[in-house]
Amino acid sequence: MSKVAFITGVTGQDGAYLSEFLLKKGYEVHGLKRRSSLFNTDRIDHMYQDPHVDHQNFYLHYGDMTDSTNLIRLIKEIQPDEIYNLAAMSHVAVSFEIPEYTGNADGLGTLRILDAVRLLGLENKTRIYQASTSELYGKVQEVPQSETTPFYPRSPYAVAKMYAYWITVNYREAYNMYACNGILFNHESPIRGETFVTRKITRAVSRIALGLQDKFYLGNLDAQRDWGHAKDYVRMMWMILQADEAEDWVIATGKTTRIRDFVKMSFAEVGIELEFKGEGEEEKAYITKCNNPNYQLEIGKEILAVDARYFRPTEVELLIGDASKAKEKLGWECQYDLNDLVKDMMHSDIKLMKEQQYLSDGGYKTLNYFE
Ligand code: NDP
Ligand code: GDR
Repeated sequence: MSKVAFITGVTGQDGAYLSEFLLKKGYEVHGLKRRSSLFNTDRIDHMYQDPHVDHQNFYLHYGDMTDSTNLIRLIKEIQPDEIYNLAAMSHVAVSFEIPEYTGNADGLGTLRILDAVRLLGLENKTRIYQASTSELYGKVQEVPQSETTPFYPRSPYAVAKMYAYWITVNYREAYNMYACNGILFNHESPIRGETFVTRKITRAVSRIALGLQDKFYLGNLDAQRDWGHAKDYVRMMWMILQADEAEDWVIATGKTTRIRDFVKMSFAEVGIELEFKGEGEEEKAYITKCNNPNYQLEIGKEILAVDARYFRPTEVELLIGDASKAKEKLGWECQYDLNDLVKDMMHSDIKLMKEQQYLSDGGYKTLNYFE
């Protein structure tokens, strides 16, 4: 009998990679997706199975983290061996705009999952993975950050995730449930959401290289992040639920990089060199060299400026994780380093932008839907 997994947030970056991973392992995978006025299953369409044919092992169910009755009914029907709770309003800056909703979906949503399992008497059957985050560390208390570093959340998102972290620990201790927090540091990929900084950068660099865009704007260029590849990190989510004991785990690469350096690395990947001038809100970046004959770029051209609208009311300046525990007890290793990640993302975005350019040149694509 194959194991059954239920993934909330299946349409997101991690949900898509985790579904692929579990299907390859022979799992029957059930995903929670939200109703939306447009198709929102781009990342998982390649796994879609026609419900009219036999031997289906990938199922999608409508639902929402704010709807207890829906979650209870689905968990009752699915009877999962493993739940991966990945659904969340996951954008830190946006959480300042919609704090109450973020608390409801990210904080109380986790409680709804844990309590559904308890209410249905599945405590001894169902293992639960909670998508915790390095944002819990917030204001720097200690570096590198490990499972014992104190939390100091700096956004409504991080505060909601802190509730989710502790309610997971509490249900484990109070009801002897197998429930774990994976405290994952930032992880990116070619299917990273377009408004997170790495993907915003690789998309803009690709468009600038191809002559589709002149410049782009970012916020805090000094923040430092410990970036890994999402493919490595979803493997760890699964490993966490296969451990003998339910525990909490930091997953990170142990290296940190400034946003500014990620910009340089992305341009370097397509043979373009940059120089940054100015400070704070006045900082700008200019092209100093183009080593790639495919791209005709003007030397000295300004391609990046800082826009204060992307600053956050409270910022997390430095994240660098210590994943020693996961390395020693679970055998955690990353297959991708930051260079591989940048290469993977740039390769994919250049291809995507070339497709857009081709369609637009052929008159098949316009950016204005009302034309
Ligand atoms: P994404 O933003 O790519 O995906 C979030 C998913 O949650 C989407 O499927 C989204 O649906 C769904 N979702 C949002 N709100 C609700 C809701 N109210 N009800 C049901 N579904 C909802 O995030 P990632 O894949 O990057 O991250 C996965 C999880 O891991 C998140 O919880 C995130 O906070 C956490 N995390 C992520 C890290 C990272 O670096 N990526 C690091 C540490 C933690 P839709 O597609 O419809 O928007
Ligand atoms: P983060 O990721 O907040 O770490 O949360 P994000 O990529 O949004 O920001 C990283 C850093 O870059 C700075 N920054 C900008 N960020 C965005 N989005 N857009 C900009 O234009 C920009 N300019 C500079 C930010 O200020 C920040 O310092 C991600 C999410 O996936 C969370 O869900 C997850 O929990 C954490 O990673 C770990």
